[in-house]
Amino acid sequence: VSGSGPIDPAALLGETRRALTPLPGVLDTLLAGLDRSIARARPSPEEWSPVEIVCHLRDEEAEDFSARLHDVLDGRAAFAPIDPVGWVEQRHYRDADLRRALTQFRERRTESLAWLGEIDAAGLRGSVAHPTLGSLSALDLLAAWVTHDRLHLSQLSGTLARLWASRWSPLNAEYAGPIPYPPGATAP
Ligand code: NI
Repeated sequence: VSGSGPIDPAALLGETRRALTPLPGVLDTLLAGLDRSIARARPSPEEWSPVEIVCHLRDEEAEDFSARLHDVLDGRAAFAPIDPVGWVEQRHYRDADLRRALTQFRERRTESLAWLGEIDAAGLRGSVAHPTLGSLSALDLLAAWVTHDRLHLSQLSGTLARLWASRWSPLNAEYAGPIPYPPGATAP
């Protein structure tokens, strides 16, 4: 399924909008009724809890992907610096209310989709120099935006698997298959 030939910006834009649509609903469904103590539990001390992952998606939505795509489309020479990893502690993601974070993410995603629907695909060829990644184009950002959703959904699924298995220890949840993150490391 690897790509071949030139990228059609209009096709990428349309598929990106479709692919970005489901995540708020997926998260609402997956996390409905999640206990507050589980929402803030980390599968191991250096990893993110469910609520931290949702807050990350919420802030990345506006301050990374939307903002940087705007930067490219506006012809800026550089991206404003961001610190997504630092935000986790600076913004106290772990203490956030999960329902509220999900609502905020949904609102931002709705705004993103509306804006993406107004973009002229012909303007997506531009790029901005990134300090470590070389040149990032608007097309790169669209491709990465959807990929980012899916990587964090995978992370969240693994986190929920580990937290569930830890909660019901010593039952043999490993019967399911290998579970991400080492057992016994869950930080409540
Ligand atoms: Ni991320």
